[in-house]
This record gives sequence, C-alpha cells and structure tokens, in this order.
Amino acid sequence: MEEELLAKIDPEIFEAIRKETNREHSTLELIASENFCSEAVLAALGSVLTNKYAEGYPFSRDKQGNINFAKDGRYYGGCEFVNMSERIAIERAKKLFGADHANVQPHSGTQANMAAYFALANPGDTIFGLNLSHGGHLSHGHPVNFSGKYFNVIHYGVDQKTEMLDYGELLKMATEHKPKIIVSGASAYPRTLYFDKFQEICDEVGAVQVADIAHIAGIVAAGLHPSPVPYADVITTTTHKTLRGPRGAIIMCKAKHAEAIDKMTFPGMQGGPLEHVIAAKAVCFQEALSDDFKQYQKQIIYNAKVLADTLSGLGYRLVAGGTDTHLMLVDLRNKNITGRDAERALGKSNITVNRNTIPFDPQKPFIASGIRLGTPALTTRGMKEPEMKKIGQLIDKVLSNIGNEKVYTEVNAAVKELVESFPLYAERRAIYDSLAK
Ligand code: DSN
Repeated sequence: MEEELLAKIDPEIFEAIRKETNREHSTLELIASENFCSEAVLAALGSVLTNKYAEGYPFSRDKQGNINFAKDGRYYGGCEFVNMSERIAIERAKKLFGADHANVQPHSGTQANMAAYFALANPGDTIFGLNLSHGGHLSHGHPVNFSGKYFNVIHYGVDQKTEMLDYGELLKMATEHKPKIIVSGASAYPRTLYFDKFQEICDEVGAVQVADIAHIAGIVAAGLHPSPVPYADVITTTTHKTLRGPRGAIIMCKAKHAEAIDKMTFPGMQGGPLEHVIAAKAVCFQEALSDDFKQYQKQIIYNAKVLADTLSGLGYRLVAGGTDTHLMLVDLRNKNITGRDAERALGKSNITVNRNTIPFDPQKPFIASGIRLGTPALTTRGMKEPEMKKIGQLIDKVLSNIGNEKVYTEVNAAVKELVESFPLYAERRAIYDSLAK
C-alpha cells in the first residue's frame, strides 16, 4: 500500500501530508481560490506518468499549421501513453469550453499568462490589466512580477462609487494608449465580467483580449457566467479553483493563435510537461462535463449569495454591493478591524480566509482593509444555504470579539460540529491516522 510505504520510508513527509489532510477536514476553508479535488484526480496526480519526459506535443503540424495526432511532435521516445492522456486532456478542454484550441501544458496561471503575453506582444509593448488592489492579479502587470518588468503596463480600475468595472473609462484609456493586449479577468472581483464589452473596446483600438478566467472557470464551464470564448483571442485559466482539478493551468485560443501559443508555451516558457498533472487535468475536465458539476457550480453561487446576505444583514459592507460569483470582498473599516487582524482571529477559530485589499484601500496590501471569502471548497463538502448562514454568524462572532480567546474556543467548537457533519477525505484520513506513529 502506497501510504504504508511512505509512512515507513519517509515518516516526516508522511506526517506533513497526514496533518494537512486533517487540517483540510477540520477547518472551514473560505479562501476563494482553493478547492478539494476528487480522489480520481489525486490518483492521476500520484501516478507513474510523473516519470515520463515528453518535451513537445502529442501531435505534429503540417506546413499550414494543421494538427496531426497520428504523428507526435515529441523529443523523446516512449511517449505513446502520455500522448494518449494529453490528447484526451486537450479534447476535453476544448469540449468543456467550446474553444478552437487548447494547450494543457502550463504549470501555473502565471506561466500561462506569460506564454500568452509573449505569444501576442513584444517586450516594451503596452498591456492593460486590472489594478491588483482593485481585484486584478500579480501577473496582470504588477511591477514586481515579470509582466510589469517586461511590458509597459497601464492599469485600469473600478469606479470609485460603484466599485464595478468602468468600461467607459477603459475605452477612454485604451483610445489614448492603444494597448497591444487588454487583459480581462480578476482574482478578487465579485461581479460579472462582460467579455463582450472588453472585446468591443479591443476591436475599437486594435488590441487583443487575453481573458484570465482562473477564478471563474468552473462557473463559466457550467454556463453560469458569460464565457469569453466567443470574444477573446486567448483565454488562460488555472485548473484548481472553481474548476476543482489539480494545481496547474491551460491556455485556450482561437485557431489563428494556436501555433504561436504552443510554441511560446514549449519551448518558449517551459521544458518538459508534467504529464501526471495533465492526466489529472483530463480527469477534472471529465468531471466538469457532468450534470453534477453544473449543479455544484449553481450551489457555489447560491452559497456565496447567502453568505454575502448574512454578512450584509449583520452590518458588514460588501465591496460592489455583493456578489454574482463564488466570492465576495468584505470591507472591515466600519468595524475598525484590518484584514490582517481578521484573518488571524478567524484562523484561531479554524475559519480560513485571506486578507485582501479593497478598491482604493488606505492600507498596504500586507495589512489590507478587507477579507476575501469564497464558497467553492465548502460547497464541495456538501454545505448549503443553512450552513452558510451559520458560518456568516460565526464570522461575525469572531470579528466582533477580536482578542477574546473564550469566543475563539466557542467558535472552534461550532466549527468542529459543522466539519464533522460534512467529512472530507474520510477514508484517506482513516488510513493515514491508522499508520501514524
Ligand atoms: N493567488 C490566487 C488567488 O488567491 O486568487 C490567484 O493566483
């Protein structure tokens, strides 16, 4: 048995894995970008496919750029079975999102964005991205990230009053600066993203839209959020957030960019693909094509609305007035708490969240005025509206009693009761615990 071997050969690493499995079960995971993948995904991740070098692709291209799966384009022998699983991953990704082309090799969302930018633009070109403190992402042009170092990045933001994207202002800015790429997408924006509006602006100024749907990919795949696929030239996403697969990413694009995207991913940005992760992505896409997955995504959104309404009813101000998606941003300024203090206090009560800047935040990102909450992980556990109300009340109890250890202990007991009713990785935990020294 694999677990038994690991426990024997490397008890320290076994212990870290055992404890993390128990932590995931015993805490309320509200980090909007996290989720719990299935045992089937974990099985693919832990497979011998990790052993295989497979630089290149499971297909070749003719002179016109047409893909031919009958002849692979690998630089190593022995690729016939990883070709099988990578081809399945590509086909499922295309089917799930209705895309012309999919590259399933990027190791992470930032690397996917890197390949997209370098395939479509040259260093020094102007790129637009959403300001990090308005809900954007590091890889959308932050100065400390490659994107901000290699490109002339201009950030757009949300309207100060509505805290929603200001497409009129974006058009004005784009008309003035003529960006090569406009990155649409966010990691802390609770409202609907209108990719058609982004595309209208791109068409007006001759830019290319790169849509980063990492956060909302599962909701998009389920048809519950507008898809960028009919509009954006290139779409990137991670596979481990609402999509609930392994940690990693993919790039989708219109046929005309397929060759450039593939070349920039490998050999441009990466070497050997992680074939075990690609197989796990394929499993995740198969799961995401099911009706159960659509129901799961619906429940994520219901749960987010109920949690948002509960907090709002308890006097918390929600950025942009609420949520249309899986996440919400809570402005804590009227409670005189910083995001950092809230994150720490909730952590002591076994409720895991992350501090987050709010638009026009007076605090630095390390402190932040808000917290970001998301429902994908708890929805995977089977929690529904009644649990969301209860969790909203528990969050309020902690945040209204910062520093009160007695309250933290009481909330801990309530969290324990909740998590025991919605067990996570139960069989796996039982095996690990039976092997613990
Ligand atoms: N760091 C991720 C998030 O938490 O949103 C995005 O990559």
